Amino acid sequence: MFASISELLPRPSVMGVLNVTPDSFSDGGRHLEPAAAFARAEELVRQGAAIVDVGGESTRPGSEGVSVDEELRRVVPVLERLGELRAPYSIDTSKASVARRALELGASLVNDVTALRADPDLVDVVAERGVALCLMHMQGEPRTMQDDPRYDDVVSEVASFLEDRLAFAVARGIREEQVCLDPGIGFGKTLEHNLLLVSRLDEIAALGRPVLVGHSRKRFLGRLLGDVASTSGPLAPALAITALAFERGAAIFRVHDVPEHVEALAAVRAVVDAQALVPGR
Ligand code: HH2
Repeated sequence: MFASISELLPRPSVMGVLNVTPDSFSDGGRHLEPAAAFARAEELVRQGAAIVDVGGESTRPGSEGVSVDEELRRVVPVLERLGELRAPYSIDTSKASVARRALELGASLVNDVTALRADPDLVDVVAERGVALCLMHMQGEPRTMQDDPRYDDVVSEVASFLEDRLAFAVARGIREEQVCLDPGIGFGKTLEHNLLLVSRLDEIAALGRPVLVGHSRKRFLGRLLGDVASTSGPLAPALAITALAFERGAAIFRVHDVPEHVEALAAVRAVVDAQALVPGR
């Protein structure tokens, strides 16, 4: 029996992204063939990913979504190969039928960017199988979410949304220990909203569940540099955010550039752990 998500993914853990889509904003089209997808999954694990997150539907701003049949057609051949992977994998889906098939094939976690709001059957699938679950905050839907996102206080609204969705999941038979929470960086959020969520991430961590963050390669990162010319694309700002998010309590980092994040987290941990070496603290 699956005990807790912290056992599956101790803090900090890196989740490597594997998009099996033609149109994802950073790796779309590269892993449509099962052999290419499997090779990439193996590479992510070799680089230090604790889990590989497989998605068959892009949720980038403006995207329309795909049918159940199309999503199954994309992910099933890849998932059939992932049984050979020497690490757990998750399924990034909002659809109960896709999650059910992925769990039959061996997935360990359901990553739902709609926090169980899109498909009323998904909650029962997760409860019956007792697997790990990620509940993410999103304002609106991918097609229109970046049109004009508004909040009075983004951090407290996201925290109270996640608290409500956790309570809903638990009321429907999911154990709290199965669940991690995600503020949904870039999902119906302006640059300022994303930055406030990172800087006050401790308020999300205070909900008592592991926090997952997914800022990797998102558009807002390029806007953080001001007048500074970019040489690493969005990687350097992403690593800086990873460090700050870890310090504020984040546990799981959903990223595309796995080795760089593994190394950055090792360095951040060394600094944070040094505090424990001081006598009397
Ligand atoms: N972001 C994306 C997809 N799934 N899941 C969680 N829990 N948190 C996230 O921040 C998150 C997510 C979007 O990134 P990506 O998979 O690279 O792109 P696309 O949606 O275009 O496939």
